[in-house]
Amino acid sequence: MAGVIKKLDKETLKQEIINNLKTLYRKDVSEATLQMVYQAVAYAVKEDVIDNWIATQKAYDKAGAKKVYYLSMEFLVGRALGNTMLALKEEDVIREAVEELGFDLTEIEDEERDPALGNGGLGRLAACFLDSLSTLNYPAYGCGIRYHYGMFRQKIENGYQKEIPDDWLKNGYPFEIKRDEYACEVKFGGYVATRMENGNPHFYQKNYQSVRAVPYDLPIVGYGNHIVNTLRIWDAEAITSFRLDSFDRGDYQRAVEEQNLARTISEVLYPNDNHYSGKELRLKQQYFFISASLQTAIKKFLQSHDNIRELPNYVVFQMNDTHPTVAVPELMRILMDEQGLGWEEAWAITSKACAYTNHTIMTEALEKWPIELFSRLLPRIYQIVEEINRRFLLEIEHKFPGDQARKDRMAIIHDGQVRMAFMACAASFSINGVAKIHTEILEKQTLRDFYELSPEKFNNKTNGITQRRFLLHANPLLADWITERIGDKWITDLSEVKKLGVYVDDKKSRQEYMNIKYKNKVRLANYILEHNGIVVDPRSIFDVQVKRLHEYKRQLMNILHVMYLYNKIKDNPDMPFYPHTFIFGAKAAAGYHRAKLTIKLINAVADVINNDASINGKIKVVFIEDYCVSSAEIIFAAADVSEQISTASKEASGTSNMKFMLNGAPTLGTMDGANIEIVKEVGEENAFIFGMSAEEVIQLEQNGGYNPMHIFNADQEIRRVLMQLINGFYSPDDPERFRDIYNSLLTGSNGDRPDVYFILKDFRAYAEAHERVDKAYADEENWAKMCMRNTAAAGPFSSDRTIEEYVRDIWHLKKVEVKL
Ligand code: 8GP
Repeated sequence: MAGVIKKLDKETLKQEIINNLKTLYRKDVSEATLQMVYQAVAYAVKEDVIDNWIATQKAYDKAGAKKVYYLSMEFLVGRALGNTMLALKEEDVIREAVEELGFDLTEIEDEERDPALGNGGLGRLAACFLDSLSTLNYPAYGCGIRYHYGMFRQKIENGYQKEIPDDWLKNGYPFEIKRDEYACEVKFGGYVATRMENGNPHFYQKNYQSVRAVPYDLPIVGYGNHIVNTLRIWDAEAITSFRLDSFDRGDYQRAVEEQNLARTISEVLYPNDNHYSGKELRLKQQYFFISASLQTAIKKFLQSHDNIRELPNYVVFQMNDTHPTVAVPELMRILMDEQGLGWEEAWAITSKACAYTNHTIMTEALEKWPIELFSRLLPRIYQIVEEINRRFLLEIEHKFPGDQARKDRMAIIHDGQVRMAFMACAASFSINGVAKIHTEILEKQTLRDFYELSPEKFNNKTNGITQRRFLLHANPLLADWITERIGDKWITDLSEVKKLGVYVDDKKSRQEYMNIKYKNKVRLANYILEHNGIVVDPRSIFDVQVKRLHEYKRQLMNILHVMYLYNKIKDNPDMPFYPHTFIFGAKAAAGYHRAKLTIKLINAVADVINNDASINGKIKVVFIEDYCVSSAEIIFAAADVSEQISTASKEASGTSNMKFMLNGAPTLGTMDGANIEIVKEVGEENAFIFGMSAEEVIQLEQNGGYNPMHIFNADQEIRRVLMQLINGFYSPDDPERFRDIYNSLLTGSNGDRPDVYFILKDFRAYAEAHERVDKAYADEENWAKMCMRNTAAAGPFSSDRTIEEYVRDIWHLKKVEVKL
């Protein structure tokens, strides 16, 4: 790209690495461990980043540019070194330098711990968005929490998931910078006091506990454009240095409590995806990072502006799901209690500065905080929420006079609880879903009342993924092949990949393309051998489902189908069957028993099938331990088939579907989330679609009348598979082990109806879709075409496209150029 200066030359770089080893560890190259070399290289790269970082912030200040603050409890950023080297276009020179010092760059990269500050889709999306914002030259901050322990690491022991604390900071994280000078105070508890100021009541908190919020900044490096945005994650420290006087006053108890509060707040990420647990500490985490982020944002704004009323012209707060929704009353508090505005003015600003993205329609994910807890922890904030609610109900009354039922349905405070999604909707100027169908469901069902009140707020922003990480970095062979054919513009403009369409009909190109796929399968096979000790054949069909374990994502349907296939092969050993490797990767929330039992089932099935010599390796089942961003990169590149089989209407968007597509794996999936848009782009003939539609699912849920027992009774093969769950076939030592799964499908348990996610209902359609896959795969030439068409049609699923839409419709940012 024009204007990019290669700053690093090899000799200087080598010297820097050597110096870093000396100053960091008192070692020379011959004594250094791989971890030390990784750190030394990372610090050398960081030095380059810093120059760009400083230049970027100066350019933003000079331009007086509007910024987006992306508020999110989760940022699943993945490893930084590899991506940073690519973004700076310094990978080659660094590789050479490292090799000349006697090391292998891939091994060095493997020394980096994934900062796993997120659970799954929502956190990874936030990371893709930051990458795109930087690459597209938009001023942005990510605001989050510096969890000392990120997403747990998963060990599989005896087939069961075991959670191991993720001590990612143990060796130090070279890319972060502590910014003590921006520390601020966040207050919890106590009560609200009033005093008169200029004839008006002034509210303030008394007798509270404080925490000191300390920011750590992580650089988000744009691709080849010198832009470095900031991901600011907050850590909690005890405040004692602010208030040593409390010791003097003998207020020792409070000081100890504050120490404890500080110790716990940023300790650990809640490992729940699409599920809300209602823990007090979680609400503390939310207010902690929101208050710190907003205080800092306002302070920064006031450094270059006199009039706080101008705020929405320069700042927009995007709330990533409802977790950051306390931003609404916190902004009101700052504007009224600290800036002295009245309610109307403060509300006019707040409701022009806040926007909300919804990521799930699963009711169990909806955040509702008990009033008792909320008001005890955040007394002033709760007062403000009460007033927001009071005025909001008046607004509803005005538009729908006398409609009490509607007010009950929409009240922000209701039935002893604060409903966070409703507050987000009431206050935001924009409400968006993350795929077309998801936004439609929000408008027609989940948030229907809010849509009727303010339809103009609603808009769709279909998710996207960054091609820099999930193709350029994850699949270098394919990336190079693409660049050789269409140039490298696709790296920052993914719509370019449609130019690959012309190669679909070229036999030689198809061979090359499939050869790359094969090499990536060999890479994954080696990974599996190393990590799981299972030998898999890279010539078999790699059929992959990697995502969080959740009943609605239906990993259970997938493994039941594998059991079904195994029965078939056992009954008909000579039936034609092309070898398959069924690959799973999934973490289950630590307290989600059925999800954990499903992991055990997958491993139990794997045990039986993988060790049955009589089937000649026709089926292998692999559960990849500790699925995370860095293993994901290897997996997507190697997949033949992308399993996207959620119960229609439940998966808001999905994003792994896009990563598979880009890497040339056709989707085997339901018409759900972004699958629908994927199929529209690539054509139904280049995907394998099956099962109930969202409408059918919703109808059946509402009308009832589904009885899976009918299927069980009528379908012998399905019955046999289900019986194998309770006759010890896969658990001879404890035939009852999988009883809960069996019950969940046939009788229902814990008050749920049976087969909530319509697994049996969709099973036959799913099996039939698999048969279509096998048939298609057998036609090698046509299969290659399908794969290539998937890559070529992936253009719209770049997060660059998504971000441009957010900018155009919601954020209204302007691009800023940085010249060194
Ligand atoms: C996920 C959705 O399940 C997924 O379909 C979507 O692609 C992704 O968000 C990004 O939009 N939702 C969550 O991860 C989620 O709701 N997590 C919160 C409970 C932590």
